[in-house]
Amino acid sequence: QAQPLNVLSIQSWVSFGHVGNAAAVFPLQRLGIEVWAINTVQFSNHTGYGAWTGAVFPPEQIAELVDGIEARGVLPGCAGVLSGYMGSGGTVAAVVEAVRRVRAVNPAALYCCDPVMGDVGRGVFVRPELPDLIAAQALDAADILTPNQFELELLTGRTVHTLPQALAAAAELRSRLHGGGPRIVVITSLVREDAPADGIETLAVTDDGAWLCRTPLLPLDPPRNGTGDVIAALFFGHYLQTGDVAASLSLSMSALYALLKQTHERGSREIMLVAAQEELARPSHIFEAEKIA
Ligand code: PXL
Repeated sequence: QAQPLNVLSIQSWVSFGHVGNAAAVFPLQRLGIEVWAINTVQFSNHTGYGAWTGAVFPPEQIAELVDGIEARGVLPGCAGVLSGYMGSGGTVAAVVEAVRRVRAVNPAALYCCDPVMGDVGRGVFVRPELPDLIAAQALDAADILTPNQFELELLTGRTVHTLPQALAAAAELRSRLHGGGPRIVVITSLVREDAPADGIETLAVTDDGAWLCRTPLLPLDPPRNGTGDVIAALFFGHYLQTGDVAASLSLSMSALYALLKQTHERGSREIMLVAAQEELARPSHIFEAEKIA
């Protein structure tokens, strides 16, 4: 029996509901992955409600927790680092330093950066200093980047309404990833003019080409927070386990569709991660990823 993979996940924590680590840890665990979670903030609930309580943790705590993990002697067993919602500007450098420390003891470790900045309709929802710091510091260290369409446009300064525009923007971002690993860009929640309006897509671009996975568009209003966090966690988990981009994309998006379908049917404001847990690991309907380039 092989040892489970270990992933260091540095994201927000919420007491109620599911975003950040509260959206990423459980799906990774359902894939059989051990998660070492470091929380960048601890809030009562996600910021989409407009009000919350709790605190942003000082960025120094990230290094302190990595110190403690390292002292257990387990750090070389870390297969990857996943980052998401950062609390403050200082968090970015602290995450990059954590990645550097993991790579120092395991050069094969991959860094998946979910550049959490905002979303279509909501605009930027993180502290205003974060987008430039993520663009300047985190991208450079990353192997895998998982922007949504809004973050893709913000990071590249391009408007993206068509597939050729999405591919060009992804190519630009890929040239900015210098983690030393696979240079994968996964664009989530892609809605474009040159595709039927009844679907939503995720596009994965690598050295070996591009894959598109299309799922039916569910009328979720407002869009559910934490969706991108689940996609990044599932994609990264599957990719660490298989190294297969097409399979990772297909399995992640199939699980996500099932999760959002249950969320929609039950009318829940929060993604129904626990109720949909079987679907996270073994989605009942598979949406294939199509090779497009
Ligand atoms: O899903 C991104 C996210 C993560 N963490 C926190 C959030 C949000 C989006 O609203 O509020 C705390």
